[in-house]
Amino acid sequence: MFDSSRRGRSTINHYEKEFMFFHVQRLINEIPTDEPNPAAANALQEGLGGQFGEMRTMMQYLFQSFNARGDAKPYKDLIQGVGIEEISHVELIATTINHLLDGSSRYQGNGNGKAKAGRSEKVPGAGGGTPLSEALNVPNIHHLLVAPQCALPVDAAGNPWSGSYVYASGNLTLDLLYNLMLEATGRLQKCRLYEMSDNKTFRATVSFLIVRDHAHEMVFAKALESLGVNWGKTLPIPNFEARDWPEVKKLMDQGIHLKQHHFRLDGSEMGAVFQGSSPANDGTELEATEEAPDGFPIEDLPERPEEFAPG
Ligand code: MN3
Repeated sequence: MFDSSRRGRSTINHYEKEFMFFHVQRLINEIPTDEPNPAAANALQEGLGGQFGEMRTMMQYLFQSFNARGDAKPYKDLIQGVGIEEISHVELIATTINHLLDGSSRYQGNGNGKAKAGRSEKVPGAGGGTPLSEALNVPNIHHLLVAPQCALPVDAAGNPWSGSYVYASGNLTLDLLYNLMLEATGRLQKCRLYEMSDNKTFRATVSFLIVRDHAHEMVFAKALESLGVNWGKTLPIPNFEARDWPEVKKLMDQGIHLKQHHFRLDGSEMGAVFQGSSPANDGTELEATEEAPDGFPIEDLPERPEEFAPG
């Protein structure tokens, strides 16, 4: 994601006292192409705007890091590093929902076959056609009615995301316990989502998030372990052979469940906590990485004349 040669100390020193975020126009994981699937898109809304979704993890960890007090800097850096990664998860899952919705109206710019002779075939609904009739069949009509075949900040039942989901008590042990519960529930729900569709677009993102939730369970479990907790054989939650799922196995074989990056240009002390044997007690070793992931290109969405977007 970042070229380390461009990440010299002089540039960093300029920002050292600031609190700000930088963005690279890349996705944290690849989204393969498959057929649109508005039902799978709606299921995935739970992972975006649900009580245990990516919007919640992003806001919870950012608020915990904004509100941190005292000198527990490695713990603050750890929570903040995960929080910044969560911004990219929100982007990944919203973009995946967009790909699963885009084109679900099946409108291919031909006036839905009802264009009168002499009228432009590019005019949506020409001649009284109904290029958006699919909206009456999808699980959440807002995906086509309120948004232009795109993601919404809601859960799979259409409930708006709520700031009251965010837990940031200021007590480090309590916050870490809650974060572990949040990651474990997120992973549980994504494992259920995996079993709902084999659409390649859907599966790639769900599998990546299962593996990163695994890593984040390790992050918060390791931090709690450093404060005195012994996990035994409890982790990860849910505890099953995730390598049985080929998309998940491919990511775990790359060690993506054991790495954590901080996404900070000015360095991080998270490695003081996130290192050594995994709290899963499976013989694996944790790694706090200095090099951010390279990321994957973000495809622009095409124009959708039947949604009058962008025009
Ligand atoms: Mn996440």
